[in-house]
Amino acid sequence: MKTQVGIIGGGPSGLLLSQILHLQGIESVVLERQSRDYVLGRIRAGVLEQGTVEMLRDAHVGDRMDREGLVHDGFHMAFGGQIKRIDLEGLTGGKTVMVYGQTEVTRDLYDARDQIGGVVIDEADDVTPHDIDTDSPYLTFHREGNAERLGCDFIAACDGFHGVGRQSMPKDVLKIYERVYPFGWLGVLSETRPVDEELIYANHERGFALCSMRSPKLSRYYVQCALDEDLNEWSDDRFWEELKLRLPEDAAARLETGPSIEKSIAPLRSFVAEPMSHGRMFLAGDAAHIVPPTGAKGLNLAASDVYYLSRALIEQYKTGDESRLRDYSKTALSRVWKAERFSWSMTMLMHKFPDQGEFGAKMQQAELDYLTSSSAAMTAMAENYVGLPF
Ligand code: RFL
Ligand code: PHB
Repeated sequence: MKTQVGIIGGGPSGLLLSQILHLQGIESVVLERQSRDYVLGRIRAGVLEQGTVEMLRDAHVGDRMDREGLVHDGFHMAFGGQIKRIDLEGLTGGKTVMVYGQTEVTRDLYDARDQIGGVVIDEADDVTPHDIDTDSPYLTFHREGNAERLGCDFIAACDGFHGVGRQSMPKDVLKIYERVYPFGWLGVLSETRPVDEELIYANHERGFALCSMRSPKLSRYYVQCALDEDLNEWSDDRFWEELKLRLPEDAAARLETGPSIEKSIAPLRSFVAEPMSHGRMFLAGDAAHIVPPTGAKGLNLAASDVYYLSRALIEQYKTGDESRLRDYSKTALSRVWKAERFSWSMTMLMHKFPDQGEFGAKMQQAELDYLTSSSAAMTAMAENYVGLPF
């Protein structure tokens, strides 16, 4: 098989890249290790920045999002018995975010790829990039036990944190920056009415909590938990009790509880691999970087990588000018590090750290008090939350 761009990974990064390239007449093949049901069963991010929303519309995958997604023009921060609102729209001159699940984004992208004849090969095993620093790289893989080869001009590694793309870059060109946090998030999805119309991020002495949603009938809640927490010890009742303890009283009182339809634990990590390209292979999304979910940036950062990479590839194919491709890593990393900084600072501000002590807790309270009473500080928070420009 031959194509122009060989894409490893059929998550949001890989699918969006192939869709954008297709609309510009550039061919690609997506190789995904998992089955489609598995990919569509993953519950992950929920908040889309305005720039991501516009990219999805431009890629002709925005219709259902515009019908079913919830536009949010603010969110709440709860701490020390108070609850304060961050007016995203007012502080950013009209910008908002869209609450629409990553699961739905992925489904819309698969539907769009299928509709216009995009090639996505599911259950592709042992995908391996070869000759990435030559002019004719290729990918090998197994499909139903048969060995296959895909020749291409460029490889996009959109294969997530555990993917093969980053791992096949020479060790001596890669520099890894990493912080692992001493806690995780226990998340629950339930068919209950969200406790509030807007998201609530809570800093509490028992640990962080977040009230989010997927629709007016589907809630997504998280509580900070230990890294070695056993999911089996978290009955639904225990989860709801713990969440209530961490929320402001009136929110706890109106919290609608019910059976969970998904429950999982995610570790929190900050991670960046530099550079994001080598020869003719380019990393995008979680393949190159991870943020802790506190700032809701993971999926949005994947989208901005795809923005830069798709433009660079389009320019290369339309004009032969390779300068944007050469600069891709530098351009993407500049935005990546700013989102890393925001996600790290929100994580530090909102969670209970094992070694923070009483002084650390006081510092968090003072910072939250300042943040929610200074229009300068709130503006900086809002500007980052709706997403920095790309
Ligand atoms: P993905 O979504 O991980 O997709 C990568 C795809 O590549 C496939 N793959 C391979 N395919 C072929 N060959 C191989 N060797 C392969 N190795 C892997 C995988 O099966 C997969 O389909 O990366 P992508 O596209 O870059 O998208 C990034 C986002 O998924 C990610 O940033 C966010 O979901 C992060 N994240 C969250 N972000 C938020 O903004 N808010 C959240 O609440 C939030 N929750 C989460 C998350 C990530 C989680 N992970 C990674 C476990 C919760 C979890 C549990
Ligand atoms: C979610 O709805 O899953 C979600 C929302 C906001 C975050 C993280 C996760 O910061």
